Amino acid sequence: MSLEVQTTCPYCGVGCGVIASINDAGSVSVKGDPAHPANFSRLCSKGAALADTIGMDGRALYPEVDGIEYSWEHALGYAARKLRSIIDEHGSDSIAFYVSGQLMTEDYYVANKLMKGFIGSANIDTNSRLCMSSAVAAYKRAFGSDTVPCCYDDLERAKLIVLAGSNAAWCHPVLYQRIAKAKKQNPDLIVVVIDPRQTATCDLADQHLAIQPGTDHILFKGLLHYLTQQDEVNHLFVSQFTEGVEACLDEARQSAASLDAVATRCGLAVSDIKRFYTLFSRTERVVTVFSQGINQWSYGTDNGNAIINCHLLTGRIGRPGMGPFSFTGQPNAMGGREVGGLANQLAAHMTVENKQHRQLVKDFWDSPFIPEKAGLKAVDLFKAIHTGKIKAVWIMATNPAVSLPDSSFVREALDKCEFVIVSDCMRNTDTTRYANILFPAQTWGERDGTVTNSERRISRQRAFLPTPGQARPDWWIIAKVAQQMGYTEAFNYERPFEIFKEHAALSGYHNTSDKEGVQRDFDISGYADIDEPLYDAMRPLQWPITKDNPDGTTRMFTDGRFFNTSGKAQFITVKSHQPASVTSEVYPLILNTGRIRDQWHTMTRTGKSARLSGHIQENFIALHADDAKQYGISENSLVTVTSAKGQLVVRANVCDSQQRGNVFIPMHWNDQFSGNGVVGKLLDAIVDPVSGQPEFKYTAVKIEEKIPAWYGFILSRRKLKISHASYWSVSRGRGLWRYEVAGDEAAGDWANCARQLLCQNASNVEWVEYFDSAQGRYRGARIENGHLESCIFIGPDQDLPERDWLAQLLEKESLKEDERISILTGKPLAGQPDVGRIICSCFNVGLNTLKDRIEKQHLTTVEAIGVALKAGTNCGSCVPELKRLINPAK
Ligand SMILES: Nc1nc2c(c(=O)[nH]1)N[C@H]1C(S)=C(S)[C@@H](COP(=O)(O)OP(=O)(O)OC[C@H]3O[C@@H](n4cnc5c(=O)[nH]c(N)nc54)[C@H](O)[C@@H]3O)O[C@H]1N2
Ligand SMILES: Nc1nc2c(c(=O)[nH]1)N[C@H]1C(S)=C(S)[C@@H](COP(=O)(O)OP(=O)(O)OC[C@H]3O[C@@H](n4cnc5c(=O)[nH]c(N)nc54)[C@H](O)[C@@H]3O)O[C@H]1N2
Ligand code: SF4
Ligand SMILES: [Mo]
Repeated sequence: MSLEVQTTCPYCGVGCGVIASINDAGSVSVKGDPAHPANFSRLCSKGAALADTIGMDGRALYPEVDGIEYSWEHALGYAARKLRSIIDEHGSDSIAFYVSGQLMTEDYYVANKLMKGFIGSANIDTNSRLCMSSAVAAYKRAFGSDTVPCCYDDLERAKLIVLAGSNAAWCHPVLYQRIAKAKKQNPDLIVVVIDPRQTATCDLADQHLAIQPGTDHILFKGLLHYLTQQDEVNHLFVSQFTEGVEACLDEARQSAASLDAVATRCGLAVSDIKRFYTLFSRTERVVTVFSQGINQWSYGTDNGNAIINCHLLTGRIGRPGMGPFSFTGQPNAMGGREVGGLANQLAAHMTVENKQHRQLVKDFWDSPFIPEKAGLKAVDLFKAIHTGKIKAVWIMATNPAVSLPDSSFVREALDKCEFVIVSDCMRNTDTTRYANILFPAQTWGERDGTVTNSERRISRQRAFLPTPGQARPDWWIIAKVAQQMGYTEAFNYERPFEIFKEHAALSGYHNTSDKEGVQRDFDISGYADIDEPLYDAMRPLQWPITKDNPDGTTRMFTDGRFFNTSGKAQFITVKSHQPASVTSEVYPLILNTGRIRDQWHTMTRTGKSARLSGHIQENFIALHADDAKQYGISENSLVTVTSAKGQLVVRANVCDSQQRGNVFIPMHWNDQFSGNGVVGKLLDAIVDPVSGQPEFKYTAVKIEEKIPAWYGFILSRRKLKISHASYWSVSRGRGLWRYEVAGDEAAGDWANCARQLLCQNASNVEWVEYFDSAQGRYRGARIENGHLESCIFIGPDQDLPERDWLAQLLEKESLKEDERISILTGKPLAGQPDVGRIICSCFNVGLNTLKDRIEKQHLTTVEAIGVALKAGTNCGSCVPELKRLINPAK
């Protein structure tokens, strides 16, 4: 017997439906929900590995005050008293909440209500500021509302899909797969990828525009001008439904009329630009997808509007198969926008600056206050913590010590802050380290609530696991603190559906176009009377969802009416910009940051999965072979990367996907998984003046090979605390931890150091070792009850044994004599091949195995690889990499 629950994946904004099964023994498995309209049963590698990440290791299990276990009653009481006393002494703007697109709508709603309605400050901002805020601001400027016009179905109906600054193959893999399938069924569907890097997404591209970073707005201004010249203007649409076209076209004419000039600025060939412009102008059904390569700039909002302008000029919006489509990042980035999670928004898509909106929300909540001015946006909020203006901050479901730019400054701010509360499901993150109070939160599988995906679809996350320790839902923690602060009635929630119901009612409150009303796009008043059984049975629908329209809304702006006062969409005149950071002789390279396929953000959950950690085990810098040569970097060496802000050390990955002069480091590694790998410390906190979104994609850096005195690695069943190493990085393997280490100090007493590290003070340890003092090579192994517990290999260079066959030995329950000997000789026994880096995480198929089979069996298609090795036949996330193995030129 097993229990099956329909829920939603907690990772990206695709919002896939998941069926979680839990059997009598308590073991959990997941599969894609065939009935969910986002994924129709597909899951990517992260979704497919969800069962691996729900384990208890590392969880925060009880409330703590200054590191000491407290009861809920005392911890909540202490938090409430301390917040109250800071407010009494310094005013309501002296406290702040920093929340997250990974909270559920119910949590988010309660946090926003407490801060804006009852504490009376707008100092609540969210990590969506780092993610979606430029897209939000661009939509609001153009449409008068934060409305994503499109739906996933449009991807299948389009004839041209432009993916601008989106690595969907790794970041929205199920949408990528939907596009791939659409392309297969309809060979006329053209895909253009605009990205300075050659990403896995380019695998699908008919055209890849390897643009100069930060120049997309120029490319799209040039397109706007081109469309005018070709008379591809939808005159009827422009005259009836838009405003501001002349000024916008004037500017484009002045700054982007010449194809040559655009080509030079964007670093592209004129012929390539012409091809793209021709495709766009000739194809009616165009969807332009945009993501962080567009948003994360000090002019990300203008980037977004440059794209939207082209869709307005051609009237390609509000109809099937077309529109400007921002893919949201987090599972509930969209839900956060609905409840006013951003410091300049109010609940239900209303704005702080609008008097009528303020009154409406105040009346509905019957609250003592509504702030009259917007609160501080994420980066400014942490600056105000640093100066001491903000004295208390409550951080929920985000890890700002890693994810904000200028992370050393952020850590300093948290260190200085008088009172830091952190609500997290994990005990040890780079941020919980600064918590005066740590609240243990429930997480995926335990919590109940709703999330909204990139196409405005609201889905349920449902609990199917028991809650460990004393963890509680985030909404419960916030409501309890609110009640202890004296707001008993307004936060008297017992169940999440009550919060959702209130949120739904607010969305419909005076939401009319008559004199008393203020018409808003966001309306889910169809749920205003929802009860618990209905909430439990909720189907995934797209808002608006009203009583007249109970099945939701596929597409927005179908009638050409927008939410600006005039009812018309606005063309936004976009000036020409340069990135804030400038390359120089000292810092000659451009650093781009972003994501890898199998890790989620700061790795607190995906880092627990051996399956997901197998794909890329160590932090790296990707760079072009010519740059590697110029700066003296050899493949796989350690590299010191320095910017004006800081320094880190990562592994070199010399590859053909980077342009010259451009390097890439992922955003994921933190202090739990590396000694010195947080990329945020290299970045300056420069933001877009409109949206407040930081410039994550462009920082001037220099690189240098780091030559340590020794290199080494450790495999261990137990987690270790590394000392004596100037470089370390750890990743999860099956039943073990893998450490890569290096040190600057010449080797001392290896035997003693190694034994101490691996055995601590354990008695009854069998320790075997080999030491070649002339060559500085050392090998040691701890054997316990006949099995290999841990082993360490040190040498003066990178000529160390392969790791994978040793990892296989660690999995064995007992070692044979020849296996023991092989550890000390550092050579695998015959017949124990090294599978190499894991490419297919579902079936654990490594690079060496793949290369070997491809060569020996002459495999020429992904399907053939699937038949031979099963690789690529489950979630499909590795298919782009498999294709590149078969055809390296692509
Ligand atoms: N595996 C995985 N998936 C995720 C996440 C994760 O952590 N891991 N996070 C989720 C979240 S919150 C988000 S926001 C999304 C982000 O999803 P994406 O935006 O697709 O991801 P990124 O890797 O940040 O950046 C996308 C691409 O922008 C490119 N880029 C950089 N500069 C420029 C430029 O000037 N112009 C253009 N056109 N492109 C440029 C980068 O090279 C990169 O390939 O992913 C979501 N999905
Ligand atoms: N250099 C660089 N930096 C970036 C980016 C980039 O492209 N480059 N991208 C930015 C973007 S788009 C984003 S979205 C951010 C993301 O950055 P973060 O939000 O900081 O990253 P996460 O690791 O997702 O943090 C979520 C935290 O919430 C915890 N958590 C999980 N579930 C729950 C729950 O149910 N309740 C509570 N209370 N806690 C929970 C997790 O353990 C984790 O500590 O990073 C940004 N930073
Ligand atoms: S694409 Fe992957 S990470 Fe995103 S929601 Fe679907 S299964 Fe989860
Ligand atoms: Mo994001």
